[in-house]
Amino acid sequence: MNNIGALVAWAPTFLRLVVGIVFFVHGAQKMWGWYGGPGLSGWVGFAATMGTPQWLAFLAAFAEFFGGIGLIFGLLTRLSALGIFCVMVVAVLKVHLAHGFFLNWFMEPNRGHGYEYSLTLLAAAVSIMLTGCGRLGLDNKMFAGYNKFLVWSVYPMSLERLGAERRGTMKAKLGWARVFGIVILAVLSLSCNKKSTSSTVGIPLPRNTVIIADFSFSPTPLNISVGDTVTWRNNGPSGHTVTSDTGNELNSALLGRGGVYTHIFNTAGMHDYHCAPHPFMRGRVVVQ
Ligand SMILES: [Cu+2]
Repeated sequence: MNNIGALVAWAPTFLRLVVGIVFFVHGAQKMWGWYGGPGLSGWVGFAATMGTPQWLAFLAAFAEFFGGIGLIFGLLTRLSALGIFCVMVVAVLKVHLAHGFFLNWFMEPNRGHGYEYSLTLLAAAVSIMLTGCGRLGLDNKMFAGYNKFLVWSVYPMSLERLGAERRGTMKAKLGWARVFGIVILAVLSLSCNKKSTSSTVGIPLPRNTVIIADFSFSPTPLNISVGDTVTWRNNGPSGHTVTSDTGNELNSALLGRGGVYTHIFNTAGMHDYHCAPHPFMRGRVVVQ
């Protein structure tokens, strides 16, 4: 390998280390509830509110957690990146596309994050699928032959082979044309998206209303007096409930977008509640 080739072989190493850490952390949130995450049951419940079947939600958590580990160690690198690629395609299309391009940088209420970050991770996954692990990867020692077998449909090009194919065989050119074609198609289809739709301007809200949006209750705690009525209104696209932590004073059905639940509090004290599909969503009503 010449000097430039030796240098280039380090490029995927940095990319996969950082991307691997990102996915390891989020996978661990979903699988084990680490780092303040929902855990597997919370995650599966959350995914179900978006119409994702249980096995697919489990597979996604698995792909993030083990894919992250795979990228960090450079172990089964392309397979790990492929799993992450699939997860991010779904994340862009099913979660973030509806919210436009930009992240919700200014924390506007009732607005989710656009797809710019997910798309960046998607590009990183594609890049790693193309290059393999680069330097300091276990694949170099343990799976020297596996790169030849694990062929992703776009193009099985690795850095080691780049030198050979640079001679300009027609096959290589067609391969790259396919890669660029898919990228351009993806960009085009993503740029045709709609703006975020949710808007509550002009809808008068009753006194003591708790808004459910972006997987949180707001305001919480809510301070009221005995005999007051509290209204919960779901402004987000996902289904949520209002469910007492203990007892069943608060026991709403699954509220879809625009869904409303009301309750009259006749006893003083603290009333803690959560969302049944997303137990990490917590709220409190303080009755005086
Ligand atoms: Cu919820």
